[in-house]
Amino acid sequence: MRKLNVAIIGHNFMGKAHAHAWRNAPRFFELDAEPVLKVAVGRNQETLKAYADNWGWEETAADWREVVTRDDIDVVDVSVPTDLHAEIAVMAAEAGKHVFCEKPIALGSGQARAMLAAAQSAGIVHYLNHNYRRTPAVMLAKQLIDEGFVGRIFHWRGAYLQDWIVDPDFPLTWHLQREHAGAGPHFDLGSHNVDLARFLVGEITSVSAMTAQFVSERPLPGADAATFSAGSGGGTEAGPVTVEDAAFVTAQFENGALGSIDTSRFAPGRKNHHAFEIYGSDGSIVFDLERMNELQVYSRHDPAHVQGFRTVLATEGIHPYVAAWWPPGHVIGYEHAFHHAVVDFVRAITDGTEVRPNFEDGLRETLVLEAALKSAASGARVEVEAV
Ligand code: SOE
Repeated sequence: MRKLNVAIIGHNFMGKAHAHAWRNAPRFFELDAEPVLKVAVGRNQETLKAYADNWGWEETAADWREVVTRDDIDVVDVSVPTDLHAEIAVMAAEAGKHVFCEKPIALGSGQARAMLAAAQSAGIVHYLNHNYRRTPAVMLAKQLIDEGFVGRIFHWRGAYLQDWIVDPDFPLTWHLQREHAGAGPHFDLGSHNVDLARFLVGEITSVSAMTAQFVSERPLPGADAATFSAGSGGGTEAGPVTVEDAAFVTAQFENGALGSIDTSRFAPGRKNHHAFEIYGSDGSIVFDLERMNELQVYSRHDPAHVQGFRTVLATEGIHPYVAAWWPPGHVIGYEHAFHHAVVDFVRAITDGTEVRPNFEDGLRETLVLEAALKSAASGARVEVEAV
């Protein structure tokens, strides 16, 4: 069978989620090529070695520039902080490698445009990892919308709320610094929600927004600080938080729907509340990632005496991706959507099909997110720039 040699740049949270998927997706899904965990690249050689040994990467390396141009590499997996995405993805694309890139795509639309241009002129497969599109329940929502279950869509009510930095002593990780992250939860979490809004409802044409910052200074992180690691607080030195802590956006869609997207890391009790509600002329659909196997649906065409939301457990073999996993009711979890992304990405390479979201989607969502930041700064409603 054809082999696809993968080089992963980065080995923290997403490095694990991706390695898990590269290894195991072919065990559950039939693919025409076998991903090979060839080389893992990172700065800290000690933790990188432990990561590579644990997940079965054949080699480790310190310099991503040398690796992404190697003749024996087919796929570059970009799993590093956002500020490095553009440089790595552009160089990898120019070297003819297919690129699997974590979200948000880049620090801004300028970088996203450069990534898209490089990918298009090289003719490579480019994928932006909004993994939540590929949960069976979200795919079922898409199917229901396409089948007309909700009719004309009136509203998107989106939220992505977490609580991991409510403690003012949580360290100043890269996520809280504009030069590394581009923006705060508005990019990190809002990019996911805008992706689902575009996927399920359509293009957003104008936005108005407000942002807030609740903690302006935090302790500098210890050397091993990473997302969600409560014990990684730093010493006595502090530094400024240079991103927003929350962003609330209202959005006008091209098709006339009116939407809202709330993102925050200051919502105690909300661990990974990525949720949406869609309301239309014929019915409604509600999803919450913390109940990711379920979809709530309401149909105005149900008999009047039994009308109400019902819960569909999206674990039947007829639901997207499910047949490859377990019998009905044997629920799947967070990591499975990454497997589905790997499957669709590998098939795009072997079959010449298209995998979305790609860098064009990344550019479009960045233009929406940037318009919202402009609106928050000016207080005015802002049109989303054309691609
Ligand atoms: C941290 O906020 C984070 O890991 C995001 O970066 C992911 O994209 C999200 O899926 C979970 O939370």
